[in-house]
Amino acid sequence: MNPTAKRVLERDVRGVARACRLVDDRVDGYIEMLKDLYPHTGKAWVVGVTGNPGAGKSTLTDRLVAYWRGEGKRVGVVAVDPTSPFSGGAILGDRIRMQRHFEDPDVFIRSLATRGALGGLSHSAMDTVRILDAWGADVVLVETVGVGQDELEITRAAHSTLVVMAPGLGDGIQAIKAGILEIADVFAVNKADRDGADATVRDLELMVALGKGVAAATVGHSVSMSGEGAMGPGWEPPIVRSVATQNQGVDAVAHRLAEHYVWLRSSAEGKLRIEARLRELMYNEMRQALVDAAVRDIHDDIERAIHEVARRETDPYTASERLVTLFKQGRKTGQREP
Ligand SMILES: Nc1nc2c(ncn2[C@@H]2O[C@H](COP(=O)(O)OP(=O)(O)O)[C@@H](O)[C@H]2O)c(=O)[nH]1
Ligand SMILES: [Mg+2]
Repeated sequence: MNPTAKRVLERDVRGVARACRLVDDRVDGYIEMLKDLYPHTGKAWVVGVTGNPGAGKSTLTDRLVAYWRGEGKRVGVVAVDPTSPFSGGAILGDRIRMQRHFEDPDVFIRSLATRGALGGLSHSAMDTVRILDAWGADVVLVETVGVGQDELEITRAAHSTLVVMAPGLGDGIQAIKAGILEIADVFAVNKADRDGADATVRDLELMVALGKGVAAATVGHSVSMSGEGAMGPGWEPPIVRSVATQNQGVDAVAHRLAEHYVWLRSSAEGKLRIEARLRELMYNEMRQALVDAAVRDIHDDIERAIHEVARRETDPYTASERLVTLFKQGRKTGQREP
């Protein structure tokens, strides 16, 4: 067994920190470590926390950690903030905000600020979640700024996703992207102590109602008044008000999230979603593995193709098709054309 994997399974916190660094830097052998850990994963409940910068995600995450610690749960946190690539303000802020948990051996907090040279942020984040799962976390919170494709990908890998909104952050109905509704399992309208919280709640209620109509129309079956669709009862994201700084509404947020997880595991639709998430994970791994293998095997051909495309001698579509054919033929760079 990989020595770092062994330390993680022995619940050695410094071993966990080391495992996270191996994944971040993609140090040789990190895949072997993940292979050893995988059989010990699958127990953690992964909760995504996303929303605009400044909405209160870190403050709420900190409160949720305290709430679940109160239930005796072991908690992991993965804070992803690519908007501060120089590990500046936001990450430091998160550290300070969650500092009181740093002394607690049953809380592990990991900040990821930079995109690794290879594979990207979502890849590192999801591997880190798996490490914390193997370490024995009952809950892993993943805080991401809801902006880019990477962040959406991370959120889709969560079981339950909390979208944090706040009044006065341009979270108005126009600013609420359609994608947010698709990923939100629970909405927190945080900073409910501020003016405009009611308007934000109303906007969201309207969005959820509209979204339901759209979903019913696209799926092509009617959803009855009780919400019973062809696949059983659906999930309508509840909207909870919170004041994270004063620890108000935090228990309600935690309850709604827990209800969502129960639903996810018991309904037919929830099972489909779990399967879809696993499929996405597999596709990601395969994409990565295939690109890595191709870069290894036909590196020079890929480089040549890039230059040909740049000179407009060919187009990227034809070039990619040709490269895939070359790769499937098992050709290695340096070998002559047959
Ligand atoms: N008034 C008020 N301020 C809050 C609340 N929650 C967080 N804040 C403050 O909003 C700022 C941003 O919070 P933070 O948790 O870092 O937001 P994030 O960027 O979404 O992680 C901080 O100064 C918090 O103290 C709240 O419920 N009410
Ligand atoms: Mg934050």
